[in-house]
Formats: sequence, C-alpha cells, structure tokens
Amino acid sequence: MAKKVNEHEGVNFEILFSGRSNVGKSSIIRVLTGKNLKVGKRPGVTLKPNHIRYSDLLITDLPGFGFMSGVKDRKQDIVKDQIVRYIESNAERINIAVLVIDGAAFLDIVQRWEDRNEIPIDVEIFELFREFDLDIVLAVNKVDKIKDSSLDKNLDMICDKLGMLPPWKQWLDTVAPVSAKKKDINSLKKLIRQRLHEQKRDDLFKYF
Ligand SMILES: Nc1nc2c(ncn2[C@@H]2O[C@H](COP(=O)(O)OP(=O)(O)OP(=O)(O)O)[C@@H](O)[C@H]2O)c(=O)[nH]1
Ligand SMILES: [Mg+2]
Repeated sequence: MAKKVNEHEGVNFEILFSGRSNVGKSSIIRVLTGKNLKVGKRPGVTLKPNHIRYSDLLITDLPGFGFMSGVKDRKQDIVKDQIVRYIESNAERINIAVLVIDGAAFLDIVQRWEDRNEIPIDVEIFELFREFDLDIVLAVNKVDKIKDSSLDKNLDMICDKLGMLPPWKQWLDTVAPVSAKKKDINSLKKLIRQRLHEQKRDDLFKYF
C-alpha cells in the first residue's frame, strides 16, 4: 500500500482564510504575501485549498462557499462539507482563523437568507470558528465600495449579525476593514502581527 505522505509535516502555525466565494480571499492573501494567487471576476475560482508555506508557517486559502458560477447546487454542498471537514480536522493546528466577508454585499446577502428562514453560511462558519475556540479575525473586505459616511453604520450592523455587540469599534481586536483592491490591508496585518506576538512567534513578522 502506498504510504500517505503528510504534505504539511513540520507546520507549527497555520493561518486560515475562509469566506464566501468572490469576497476577495485570494486577493487579500496576494496583497499580504505578494504571492501570485489566481484571482477571478467570477465566483468559484479557488476550488481546492491553496497553501503557501514559509518555514513552519502555513497560509491556507480555502475554496469559497456559497454561489459559484457554473457549479451545481450539489457541488456547493460538497464544497461546504469539505470546508467544515478541513476546519474540524485541522482545528488544533489553526492559530488564526480569518473569516473574509464582502463588506458591501454582506448585509443584503444575510437578509436574503434570513427571509428564507435560513442561517447564512458566513454566520455558520463564524459560529464553527467559535465552537472550535479558534483565534478569529474578521476581515471586512471591499470597503472601497462603501461610502465613507456609511462605513461605521455598516460595520456596526455587520458585527451585530455576527453576534458582536455594536459599536464595531469595541471589536478592533477582531474586526479589520480592508480593501485588497486598494492594497489597503494594514488593519489586517496589524491584527495578524498582534496574534503572532501573543503566540510568541515574532520571528514570523518578516513574512508580513
Ligand atoms: N472593489 C473591490 N473588489 C475586490 C476587492 N478585493 C477583491 N476584489 C475583486 O473581487 C473578485 C474576487 O476576488 P478573489 O480574490 O478571486 O475572491 P475569492 O474570495 O478568492 O473567490 P473564490 O476563489 O471564488 O472563493 C475579483 O474580481 C477581485 O478583483 C476589494 O477590496 N474591492
Ligand atoms: Mg480564491
């Protein structure tokens, strides 16, 4: 029988990125690391986990859940199962779990799900992160699409939907408004560095 090779042997620190399709996960990781990940206009670009490895650090870009163009409903369920299973089986190793959302579309999407009496997948994944007691960061991407004057209100409502009592500024240790498009991800970098420091891994600062 062929021996199963553990492709992630030696990994001591994992940063996981998860979120709905098309929210900009790959774009953020691209800006964060300078690695040329595939980014797409159509949802469903990343169909299996992408990994970036620096010494014992692993950065994982999970496939997006929810709508994917050209992908059947059943396939979407399979992707969702894959994601849940990935989180379950690697929870011990995941030091930072980043949920990425599209700040400009989140509230409408959540409303649509709630109108159907369903729990939005983002909210479900966020709950799953909590259940596994992961160190969570919420990256609210695409803030370039939100008017400056409504940004605070929008972020308050987003936090509320995810069980974080507004005002959002109470959650600056968790919430990072970013725009991968404008390469403005400093708030996210700051939170990642803060986590690295708390977990005594300042040696990994050089990668961010
Ligand atoms: N306006 C705006 N567009 C963005 C931003 N970040 C990403 N995008 C665009 O959003 C689309 C999706 O980006 P991806 O990085 O491929 O998204 P993803 O979450 O990796 O998508 P999947 O791999 O399908 O799950 C692309 O057209 C990006 O150019 C942002 O901050 N602002
Ligand atoms: Mg992607």
